[in-house]
Amino acid sequence: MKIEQVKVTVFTYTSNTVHDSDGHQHPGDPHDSGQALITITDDEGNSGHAFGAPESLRPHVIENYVKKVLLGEDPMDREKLWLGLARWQRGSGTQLTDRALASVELALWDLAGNALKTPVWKLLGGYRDRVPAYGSTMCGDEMPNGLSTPDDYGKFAEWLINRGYKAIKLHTWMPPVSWAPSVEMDIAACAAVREAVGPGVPLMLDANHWYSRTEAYELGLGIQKLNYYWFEEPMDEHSVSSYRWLAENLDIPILGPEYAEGKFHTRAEWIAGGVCDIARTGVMDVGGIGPSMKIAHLAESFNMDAEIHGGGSGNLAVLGAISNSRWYERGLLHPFVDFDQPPAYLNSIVDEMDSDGDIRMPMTPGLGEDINFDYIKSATVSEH
Ligand code: XYH
Ligand code: MG
Repeated sequence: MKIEQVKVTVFTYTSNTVHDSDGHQHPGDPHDSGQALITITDDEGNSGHAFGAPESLRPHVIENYVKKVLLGEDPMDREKLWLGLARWQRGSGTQLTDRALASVELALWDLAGNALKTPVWKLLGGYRDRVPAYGSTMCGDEMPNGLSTPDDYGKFAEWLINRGYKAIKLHTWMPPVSWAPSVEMDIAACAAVREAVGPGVPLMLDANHWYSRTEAYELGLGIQKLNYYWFEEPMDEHSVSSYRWLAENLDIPILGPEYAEGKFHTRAEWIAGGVCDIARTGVMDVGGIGPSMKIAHLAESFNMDAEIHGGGSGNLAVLGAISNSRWYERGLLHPFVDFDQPPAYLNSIVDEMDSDGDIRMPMTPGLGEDINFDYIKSATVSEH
């Protein structure tokens, strides 16, 4: 087997979510948005696909780094190809991002699964064929009846439980919301949700990412009194000593890092260094499925859970193959957004939730994405 083609198709679709000036997602008016599909094809006719951001998979990155490493190589040599690409991250002056690396690596996994007629989660070493989901809310906003008050969060939490979710994570208010961040309002929202769902539902808080140590400590004390299950990203994750201090001073488990650079090297320091109580990885944060498996296995060696950041087929495959993660992060959710509605480029979403609140692993070969290729062809704006 030899890789013959690496192709990126950029296309448009209608999105009903927008990102605010700090990059947080919120409901928005329907508008054209761009998406990219990378396709890797070998000389035996096998191919693999993965989605990514058009800017991270732009021609400069594909031509100068990805094709140089992949073309002519065996697509099954994922570790060799991943390391070759990861080394280019330094050589490219960070032009080749972790997210671009992840999209390429996911497409290689999809190709392998398609060639072997096996779901990727089984190739990784199947552990379970379903995983419970938690509802992960969007960040707070100032939309009436949206997520603008503690009472809004309480009402939405009731809806999420009735929808079938077995746990809920709040993202609370962050700038550019005019009065955010606010420890007091974060605690009020968490209290309203606890009141709404009762004492037995696991609840988590993912707060403003730039609190000080004392603010994070005050907020952590507030939610541990409400018996919250984990406390996520309340401070800048580049300050390892701040997280070690917080984990030492609070009872509630501290989870992270989510976005800190450095892949499994950074997460090894957090896991081995007592910086977190629950580790975190996500395929788009650490360069793909392979690095995520390394992080999960290292955490397992320390009897630590590794909770997976974000949804999607790559994260779902990892969850199907590890024993030390309890939840699929389904979201981001909002009262004004129908998460179950697939975007035009998918015939169906990979993370449909059943009546038990579980996400079932795909039983089809590869990553299991149900791609609408006819739509993508009709909406293509460029290929490279
Ligand atoms: O909107 O800042 C945010 C959140 O951080 C979100 O982007 C992310 O999906 C997350 O934190 N999930 O846990
Ligand atoms: Mg988070």
